[in-house]
Amino acid sequence: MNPYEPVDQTDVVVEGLSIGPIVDNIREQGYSVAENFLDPYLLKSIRDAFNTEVPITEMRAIGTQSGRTWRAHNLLAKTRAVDSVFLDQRLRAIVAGVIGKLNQVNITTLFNTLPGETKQFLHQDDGLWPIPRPHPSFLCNVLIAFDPFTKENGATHIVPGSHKLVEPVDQARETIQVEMGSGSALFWEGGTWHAGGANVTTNQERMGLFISHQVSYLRPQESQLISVPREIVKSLPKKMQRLMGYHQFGIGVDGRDPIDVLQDGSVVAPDAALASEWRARYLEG
Ligand SMILES: O=C(O)CCC(=O)C(=O)O
Ligand SMILES: [Fe+2]
Repeated sequence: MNPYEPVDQTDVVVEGLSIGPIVDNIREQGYSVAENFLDPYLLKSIRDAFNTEVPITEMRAIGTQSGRTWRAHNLLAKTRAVDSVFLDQRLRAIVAGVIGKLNQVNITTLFNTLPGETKQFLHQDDGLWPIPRPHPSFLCNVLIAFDPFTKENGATHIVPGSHKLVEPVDQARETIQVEMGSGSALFWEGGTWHAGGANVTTNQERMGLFISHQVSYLRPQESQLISVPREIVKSLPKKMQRLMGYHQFGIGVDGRDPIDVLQDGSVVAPDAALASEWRARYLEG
């Protein structure tokens, strides 16, 4: 069996949430909304952490022509406030249902779309990887609303079903705008055509937490292996380390599990006993 195959989540319920219909919608329509995905207390604690740990100097106006979308990239290097979202069993089940259980972090970004922002171009987030279409799903994204997303403040535009298209969509193509309340989560398949909306008639910010997962055999858009200092990664739960790319792929590091290398800091196989056992087995045996 292909270990990268999406997991069948039909009839799977995790912490009261039916995973099957959400995964089906992402697979069939290219997107799905999980209402009230994060509770208000967690949302507030993450927002407080952002306010204290991710200072305004960390925000960059990348990916916007008007300069009115501010983002803090490389979030896992800056705060521990969102680790619990990554470890959330409902999130893990949805991502596994779309791209399989061998997945990893692609990027984690705090978005804040400010009044005055214009509509983004319709785009596909998986367009960065030059893989011919159609292709199996390899990217699964989620944008969790901190502020309510409304048509007026720029709720995300989606072209339903467009992840199955081979040719680019026309920029004038009709879209739906996904309105959702604070704490709700919009999931989409990486090939789904979408765009952040215009926020030109309100004075409201539209803040969201963007988390992107990809299959674990691709290079992430923001390399977690480099972008998060090892001293930080060492202190995290093993599941987080795996998600950040410290997983065995092929030979790992000199045959060793990358997590062991992370912990002892040595890239040289340290085990003299193992070396002499191998010598005995293959050279002297
Ligand atoms: O702002 C949004 O709702 C979506 C943003 C987006 O798609 C992107 O920056 O790639
Ligand atoms: Fe996007």
